[in-house]
Amino acid sequence: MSERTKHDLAEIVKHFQLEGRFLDAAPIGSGHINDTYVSRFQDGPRETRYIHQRINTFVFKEPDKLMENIERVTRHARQQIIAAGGDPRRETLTLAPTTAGRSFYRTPAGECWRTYLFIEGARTYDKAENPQLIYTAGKAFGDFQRMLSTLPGERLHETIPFFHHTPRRFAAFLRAVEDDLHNRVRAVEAEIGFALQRQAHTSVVVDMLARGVIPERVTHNDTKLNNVMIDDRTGAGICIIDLDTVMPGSALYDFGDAVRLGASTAAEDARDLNKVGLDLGLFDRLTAGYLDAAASFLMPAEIDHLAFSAILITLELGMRFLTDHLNGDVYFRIHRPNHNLDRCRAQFRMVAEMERQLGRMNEIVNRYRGVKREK
Ligand code: ADP
Ligand code: GN1
Ligand code: MG
Repeated sequence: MSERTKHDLAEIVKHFQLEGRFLDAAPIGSGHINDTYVSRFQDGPRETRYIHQRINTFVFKEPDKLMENIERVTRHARQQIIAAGGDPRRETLTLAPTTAGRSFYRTPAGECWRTYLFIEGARTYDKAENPQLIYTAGKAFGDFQRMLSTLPGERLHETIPFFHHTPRRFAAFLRAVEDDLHNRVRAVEAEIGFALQRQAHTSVVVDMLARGVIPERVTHNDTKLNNVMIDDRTGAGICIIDLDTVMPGSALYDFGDAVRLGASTAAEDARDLNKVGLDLGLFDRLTAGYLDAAASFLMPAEIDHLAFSAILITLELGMRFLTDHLNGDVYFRIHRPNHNLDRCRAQFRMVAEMERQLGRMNEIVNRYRGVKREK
């Protein structure tokens, strides 16, 4: 079956409370985990669009809990947006309920689907197209963390336990090397050596969390540039999307992951490694945007480790891609042979580039850490 016809959306949409007549649906986005579609409905003279997502239940083992998190987070966001006079249908995700009044639909075969209102007049970007866009994205992620800091109620569910526990990611990588299920180890000795040399990095943030040097917060945990929707007209970062991994974590991983792609000179899977690097001008804009939103609530020890966190999360992701390559590409969707290996190599090159520029990155962080900001 081709990618476009993999799922029967005409059948799926019947199970949600949606206005109008279904016209068609097409895949959207470039994510590695879920399947995402945009549909069109004819509603009288109007055409309405929706987003439908199949939750990957190999990755997210407890979709009930995941959706409970998303309902809580979007409800809280909605209240804050309304209080600030904003438009909750554009500034946060809005779930469309199923015909049974639930947040997701489980097919007889066990697939889990959810539907969101489509945010019109905005789009996401896979690449850092200009410095202003990056400032905006940094600010949007910082604002999102601040919004989450007042989330009432119990601790959110951990939708993927130990998601950014880098030492456990390192241990999983060692297991994959040991198992060598697909006889791929010999061809990636250099990459394995690169990760082994950096084992000491892996525990820095989890140790600080464990010792209480930095606080656990509610964080997004997947702050790729293409998870912030930018308004076409104003250029503002209006809505943070892709909320599956919103859960307890460290602000550092969020900032670092935003840098990983937001300040990169190349795509995540670039094959020409000479093109891979950190653009310090973009790093400056991202840091300024993030700290404009977050300097008021971050602790000094967090700010001290912002630049390092970009290295750490990029190393973590490089190890995850390498682990999946060794395990036979069972986790991340791939589009070509050795795709996970290409992704790993690009991450590791980025790590090396950031290590070289760490001093400059820290200077930039220090430039913005103390600036007095309006609330
Ligand atoms: P993935 O986990 O696959 O990255 P996302 O939730 O990030 O899934 O969605 C993929 C893409 O679909 C986004 O980058 C964005 O372009 C688009 N998208 C997602 N949700 C919406 C929405 N509510 N309105 C408009 N576009 C959306
Ligand atoms: C996956 O597919 P997407 O964009 O939602 C992954 C992230 C990685 C990212 C790398 C649940 O996110 O952790 O950083 O790929 N999500 C999960 O591009 O593992
Ligand atoms: Mg996404």
